[in-house]
This record gives sequence, C-alpha cells and structure tokens, in this order.
Amino acid sequence: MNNTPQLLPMVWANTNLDTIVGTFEQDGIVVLKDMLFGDQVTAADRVANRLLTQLDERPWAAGEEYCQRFDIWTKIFGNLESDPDILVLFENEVMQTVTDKLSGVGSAIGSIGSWVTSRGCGQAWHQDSWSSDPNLFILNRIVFTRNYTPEHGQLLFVPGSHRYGDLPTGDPYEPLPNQVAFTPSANAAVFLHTRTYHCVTKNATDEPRIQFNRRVVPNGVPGNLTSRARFRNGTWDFSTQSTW
Ligand SMILES: O=C(O)CCC(=O)C(=O)O
Ligand SMILES: [Fe+2]
Repeated sequence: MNNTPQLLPMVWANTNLDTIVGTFEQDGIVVLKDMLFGDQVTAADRVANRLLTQLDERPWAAGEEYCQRFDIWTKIFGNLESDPDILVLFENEVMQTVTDKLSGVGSAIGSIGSWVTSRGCGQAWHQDSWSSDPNLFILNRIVFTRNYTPEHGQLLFVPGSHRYGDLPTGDPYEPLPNQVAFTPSANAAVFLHTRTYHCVTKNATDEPRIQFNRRVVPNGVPGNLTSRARFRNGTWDFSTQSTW
C-alpha cells in the first residue's frame, strides 16, 4: 500500500471546465480544492463538530448484517439541507457550474448526508451503483471541511474503473492494481461517479472522519440506482437489505 500514488487535487481557480470534464470522463473522479470561501468551510466545520457530539448514540447506517458482511461501519447524519451552513457548500455558483457540466443541466438534486467513520471503521471497496446499462450513474459530490492524515482514512480509487464493469472479487480491503489515494483536506470537493471502484481505509485515529455528500441524479437515470451496490465479497440491495 505504501507505493500507492497520492492524488493531488486540482486547484479550482487554475483549472478550466474542459479539463474537469475530461478528467471525470477519463478517471470517473475529479478532486478540486479551494472551490469554496474559507469562512464557508469554517462555518460548515462547526456544524460537523456539533454533529459529532451525537455520534455515540447514532446507530450504524445500514443493518448489522450489512456491516458485518462487508466490513463497512459508517454512521450517517441525514437531511442536512435544512442547515444553511451546510446547504451553502452545495448551493453556490461554482458547485452548480461544475455539477451542470458533469451531470447535465436539470439533474435531480438529492438530500445532504454526512458520513462518518471513526476508529476502526472504514468503507471497504465498493461500487455505489450497479445497473445492466453501464452508462447509468449518479454523481457523488463530497465536501470535506477539515484536514486529515492518511491514518484518518484515505479515499482509494482506481482511475477509469467506472468503465471496467464489475468490481473484482476478493477480500473487502484487499489492494487493487493501479489504485490511487486521496487524503482528504479542508475545502476539497470530490466528484465521484458511482461505478468507480472506491474504498475508505480504516480510521486508525481517535478523531472521526466526517464528510458531506449531496448526490445528483442525471436526467433519465432512476433515482434508486444506488439501491444496488457491489463489494469485493458480494452484492447488497439496500431496499431489501439482502444480496441480489
Ligand atoms: O468519504 C469518502 O471519501 C467516500 C465515501 C463514499 O464511498 C461515497 O460517498 O460513496
Ligand atoms: Fe461509495
């Protein structure tokens, strides 16, 4: 894992939209930094602190069977669009401009969730969506409000894997050929195709890793596309809480 190359985010102000679109089409992921104003990120991070005070009493995001089977342990805070300090992370001109380019004008906007992985927890390799039509995808837009070290949990991904088909079988966190790592930092935004192979490595610190995600459903794509996900050791349908 030590020789996994690190992805350096592109700086929003120095990157043109065509490069962003080209990178997303080629890699199935784009990471941009400094899209938002510093005080917006600071305000959102205060909300993150508030949410984290409620972490202990929060249940696991998906049932125990799912968590055990796939070794994915996350907690989610949902419906955060009612908080203006979180809403502004997604409802601003630059985020809208990039979103329109990557998923098309008129895409349906989902609600805002915050995914947290604390010590010992991660998200094993997965594809967030599966469909018989390989072109269908939902766009994850993930914003980080604080700096992390690799020990907090890196985002691993395989560039171009959104075009590869099914995630190879194996152990949940087993390294994949050509994997790249991104260590999240404050004011970084990840635009991630739901078919791209990705993983959040286990948090080895006492500080929870928190992020905000607002998904976008391109026109003509079923809103429930992410019901069916694929992991190294099996599949899961979140609507039935069983394999498919
Ligand atoms: O938190 C991350 O880096 C990615 C989480 C993830 O798998 C997702 O949002 O689909
Ligand atoms: Fe994911």
